[in-house]
Amino acid sequence: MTSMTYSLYALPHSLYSGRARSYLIKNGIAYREVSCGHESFKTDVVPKAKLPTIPAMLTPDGHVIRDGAAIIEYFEAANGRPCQPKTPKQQLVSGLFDLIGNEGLLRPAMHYRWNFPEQNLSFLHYHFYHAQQEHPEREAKTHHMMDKMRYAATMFGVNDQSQALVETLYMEFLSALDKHFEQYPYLLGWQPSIGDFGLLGPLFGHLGRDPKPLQIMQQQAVHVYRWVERMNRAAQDAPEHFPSTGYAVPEAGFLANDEIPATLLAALAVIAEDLVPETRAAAEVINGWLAVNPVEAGAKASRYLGQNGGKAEFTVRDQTMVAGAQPYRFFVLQSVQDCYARCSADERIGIDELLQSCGLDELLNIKLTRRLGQRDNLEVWV
Ligand SMILES: N[C@@H](CCC(=O)N[C@@H](CS)C(=O)NCC(=O)O)C(=O)O
Repeated sequence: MTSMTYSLYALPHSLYSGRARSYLIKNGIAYREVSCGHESFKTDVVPKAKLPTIPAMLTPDGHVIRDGAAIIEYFEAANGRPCQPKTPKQQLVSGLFDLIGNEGLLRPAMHYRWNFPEQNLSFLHYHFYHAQQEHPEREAKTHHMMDKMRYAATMFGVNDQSQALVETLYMEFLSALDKHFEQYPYLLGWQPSIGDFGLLGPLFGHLGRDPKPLQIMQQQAVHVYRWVERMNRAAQDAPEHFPSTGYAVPEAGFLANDEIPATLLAALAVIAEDLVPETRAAAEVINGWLAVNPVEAGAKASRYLGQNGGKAEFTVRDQTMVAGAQPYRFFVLQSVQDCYARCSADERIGIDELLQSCGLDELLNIKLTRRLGQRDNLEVWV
């Protein structure tokens, strides 16, 4: 199937699709959305994408870009990086929110999707069923896919013991973020950054759309809900942030003077509570695996490390959690660390102070013994 515009292979309820879709909308990039249940996903996309994940983009000249980060990077590189803040603290904080969206909110995203069947099940069934073509096994396959994703929730550390803590942490984060979006329409002021798109993944696809968490967001965090709406609209859509007199629309742009609002630091401080110990534990697991499984440069970095490896154990508020250690977390974190490495000594002092104030400073030093890259649509060990 060829098209004059970009084709985004995605699904409405897919966490990672929401990130790429919002980027295209906010940057005025014409595209059409195609279900990954469409025959062309198998014939035109997957052979070049290498893995059957969404989002995947088919360009008008027939190239396929798999992975939300790679899709965004394709347009950022071509257009002078419109969504990358230019100043050091803001660039780093934008990268941190990208990490939080891609990895740091998977537990609440999966918990609030799969552990409230009374509220969510028929909604989810509709979406999983309609992600496929008509075929005799359609219903059975729908159940198989849903069971697989329900199981994935446990892989990320959601179980009977951890559910209460997952909820507490999410509600604290939501409340802190709500105070931020009461003040500003986006994370860093008046335009969305890379971090906004990353964060939107879980906060739209699951937490701002499935019936149970949507109700929580609408009732308890209306400003976050409005940001989710705004992120899916081409226009600025921030009437509540207009000045109280006159009709002037605020200038688009990031906040002046590399400002990071205190409201954002409060939200980061909540996230730090599980992001840091989980990242530390995951790095230990993956580095241990790398020590006994030498990988050649260019070898594919699998999503999980295999049957025996890959479980990170860490403590949050005196409670032990266990979650799969995924190399992708470090692919995203690496960009944050690279941003820090590019800064001058003075700039680093400012960033150190900022990250210490919200308990995230250790993230700059947690590294894998091997770097990760993306080559030919796969994450690889460099
Ligand atoms: N790192 C990828 C992750 C994509 C991903 O895991 N997408 C999910 C849907 S939200 C998927 O395709 N899952 C199916 C699978 O893993 O086979 C990205 O950011 O695009």
